[in-house]
Amino acid sequence: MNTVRTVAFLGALGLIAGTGGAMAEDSADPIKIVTNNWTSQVVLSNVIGQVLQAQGLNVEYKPSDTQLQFTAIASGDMDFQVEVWEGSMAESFEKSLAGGAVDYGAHAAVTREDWWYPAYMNEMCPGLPDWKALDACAAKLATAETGSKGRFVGPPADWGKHYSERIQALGMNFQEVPVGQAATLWAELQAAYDRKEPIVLFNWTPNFIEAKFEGQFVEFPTYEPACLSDPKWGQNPDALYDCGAPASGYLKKVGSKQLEEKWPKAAGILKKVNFTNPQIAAAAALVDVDGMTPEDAAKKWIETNQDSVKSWVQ
Ligand code: TMO
Repeated sequence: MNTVRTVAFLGALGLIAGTGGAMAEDSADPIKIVTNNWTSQVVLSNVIGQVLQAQGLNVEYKPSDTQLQFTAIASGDMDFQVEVWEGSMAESFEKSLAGGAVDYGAHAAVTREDWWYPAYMNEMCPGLPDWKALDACAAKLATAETGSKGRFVGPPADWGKHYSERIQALGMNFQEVPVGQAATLWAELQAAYDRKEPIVLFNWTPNFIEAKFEGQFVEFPTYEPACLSDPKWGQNPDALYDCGAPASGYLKKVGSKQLEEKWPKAAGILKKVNFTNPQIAAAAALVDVDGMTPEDAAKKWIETNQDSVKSWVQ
C-alpha cells in the first residue's frame, strides 16, 4: 500500500486529524524517532511514524546506538524509542529516567535475549539446554579462530551485553566472537543449520527466527538484579554477570520530556502503543523473510493490524 492509500485508509477509519473532533496543539516541528540496528525496531518505528504522519504530525528518523540513545532522549536531542529491551538496555534506560527521560510504559510483549542453539544440538551435547552441558561440549564448537575454546557468535558491541565477562565469571571454555550487524548472526545460523553443524549464537524473542528455525535458549543461572550489581551474588563471589539474562523481560517505550510539552497528541498516542509478541515477530519477518523495505513493511503491518492502530489514536 502506498502512502496515499495508507492515508486514505486511515482517513476512512476517521483517524486523520480534523476528521474526528478537536485537534491537539502539537508543534509542526519534526518529532525525532530513534531507530536502532535490528529489524523489528526499525519497522515498528516506521509504523508509529506513519501513524503520526496520518495524524498531521511531522516526523524524522534518527539512527542511534542502543546505549547512547538514552542520553540523547534524556537531553531532548531525540524524542522516542519504541523497543526498550530489559535484557540489553535496562541499566541505560533506568539511568536516563533519572536524567529526564520519560517512561512511556510497557508493551504486552514478553522478551528474552540470550545464547541460543538449534534443536539438533540436543543430541550432540547431552544435557542441553543447561549451560554446564554446553560448556562440556565446547570442543564441538571450537574453530581455528577460537583454538581449543568453543565459539559463541555474539551480538554487535552496542547491544549492552556482557558476554565475555559472563564467560569469565562462570569459568567457561568459550570465546565470544561478536558480529558487526544482526544480518551476520542470521547468515551464520543459516549456514550451520543447512549442514546440521553445531553453533551457539546470540538471539532474542520475539523475532522472525522462531518461525524459521527450531531451537532454544541456553539456561544459565537464573537472573536476579543483584547479579549485575553485587559480585558476591551467584556462584562466583568475585564477579558480576554470573547469570543469564531475564527469561521474561519487559519491553518498554521511552520518550523525551519535550515530547509531552511540544507534541501532546503524539505523546498520548505513544503511551497507548502496545505490541504483542506475534506483532513484533511479524514486523521482523516482513523484512528478514519477505525482503520488504522497512517503509513498505510498516505500511503492510498497519494494514494487517487495524484494530491496534485504531486503539492508539482514539
Ligand atoms: C536488543 N535486541 C532485541 C537486539 O536484543
